[in-house]
Amino acid sequence: MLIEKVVIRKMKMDLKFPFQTSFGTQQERLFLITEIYSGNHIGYGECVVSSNPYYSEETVSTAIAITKEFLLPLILGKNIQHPDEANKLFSRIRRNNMAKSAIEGALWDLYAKTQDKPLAEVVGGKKSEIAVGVSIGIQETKEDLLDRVEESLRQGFKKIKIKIMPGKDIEYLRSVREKFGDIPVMADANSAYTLDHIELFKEIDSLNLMMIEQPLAHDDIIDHAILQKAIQTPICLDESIHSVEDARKAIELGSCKIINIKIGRVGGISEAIKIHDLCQENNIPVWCGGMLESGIGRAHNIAITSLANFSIPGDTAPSARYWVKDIIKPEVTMDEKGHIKIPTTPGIGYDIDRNTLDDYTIEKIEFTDESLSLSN
Ligand code: OSB
Ligand code: MG
Repeated sequence: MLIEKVVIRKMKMDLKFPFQTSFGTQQERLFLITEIYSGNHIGYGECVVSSNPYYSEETVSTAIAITKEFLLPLILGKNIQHPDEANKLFSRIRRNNMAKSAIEGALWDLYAKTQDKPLAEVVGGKKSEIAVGVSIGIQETKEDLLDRVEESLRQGFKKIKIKIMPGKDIEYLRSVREKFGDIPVMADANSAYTLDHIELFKEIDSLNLMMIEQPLAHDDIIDHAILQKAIQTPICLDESIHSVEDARKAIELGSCKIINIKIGRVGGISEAIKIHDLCQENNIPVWCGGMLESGIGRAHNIAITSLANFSIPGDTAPSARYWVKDIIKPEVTMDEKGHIKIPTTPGIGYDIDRNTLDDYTIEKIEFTDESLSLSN
């Protein structure tokens, strides 16, 4: 694949609802879409950054800078045989995983299109449909939370994830257990607690949650190991895992029993597959996390979830949960049993609605081999 041109779009899309986590509230998404041109194909990738560095250190501005100055010179005008090469080409650049994965994801889409195969098949996925979970943000009151959970169960979601923070945790979770009984429910703390809260986690054990996601610091695996030894509820790591090496160390230490894999957080699909495989060898189930993606990032998530060890429903809810209008055609839909069909057409398997893509684009930057050498 000769990489002829790359287009970076700065996007702004309004969410249907404000999404609150322990680190802040989001009402819109500011992120990037990457287009890679080769022959008569375009590969699409999504950079799942935000406008602020509250989930991870990356932002829209840092991703544009790293992409322009360091990532694009490694691929523009080059011939790339397989997207795994990006992982190696980019390995010298520390972190900046979301920036890397936007390009890497576009290369995977491009590669699958040149092979005339669906992305899910190209990554080695065997499923024809996947089970889907939903992530419910922190609500003003317990009653609001119960309404959201009821609605989600009615829609068919196979896993209910509830965001928690100090003051809105055990009582909120208990009210859900009391009202809905034995449903598949879990909590996500986004690093809002410390080992000082160990008694609270022991109490949460009595609620029999499927797991608790990232209870402690975003960069920790030591305290998580201590906590995991003290409680029954499986710990799932999100923020702490950026690579297959991080996953290996967390597994060796006993810091978690489950891992949430986000393509953006780990620097791309190649690394995501390595983590999937390592976890499979160690009997650690994984699931695909979400970053409130547009249809393009969502399609990549759906494709990797077709791998066998993604055995827990992921945060891959359908387009209509987030957007009045998504940028793909058809939009991602879920049946009443909580399943999404894996697309069978080449690449990410959804067409891009170019008019809607343009409507949400607030800035567009084009790069060719020549333009890059001019600006350097
Ligand atoms: O921690 O999983 C998280 C969204 C933004 C940042 C972090 C997280 C989330 C979600 C949303 O939980 C999942 C989704 O895309 O629906
Ligand atoms: Mg999380």
